[in-house]
Amino acid sequence: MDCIFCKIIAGEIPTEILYQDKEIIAFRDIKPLAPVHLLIVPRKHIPSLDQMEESDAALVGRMVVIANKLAKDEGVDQKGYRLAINCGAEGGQLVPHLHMHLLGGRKLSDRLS
Ligand code: DGP
Repeated sequence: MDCIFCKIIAGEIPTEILYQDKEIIAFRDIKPLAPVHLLIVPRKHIPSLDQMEESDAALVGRMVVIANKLAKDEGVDQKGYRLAINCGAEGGQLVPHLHMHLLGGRKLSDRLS
């Protein structure tokens, strides 16, 4: 499959994996927008948030649980951080494989634009 995140999941692109279990992996964003910028990614190829099914609800919920754990590991839990999922072209999604951004380590903009 021609999907960059599927290739990372398959081990075809060497990437430092910060967390992994049978459903989810996490690694650093290649173009960090903040001192801490991680991506939490389901192994299942869901192209975007709007294509998740109701049966994926627990999986997406676990992505949040793992992001919170990683925020602690990265030492940004006390000062605060942001979780974001971009969906579709106008939502700013570039990689067509569902993923959640964890941003922290600096004061983030009050605006979401
Ligand atoms: P989004 O715009 O929400 O689709 O974010 C995609 C992010 O993925 C973007 O911030 C850059 C990151 N990214 C793209 N290719 C790679 C890669 O090969 N390795 C890593 N670690 N991150 C990547």
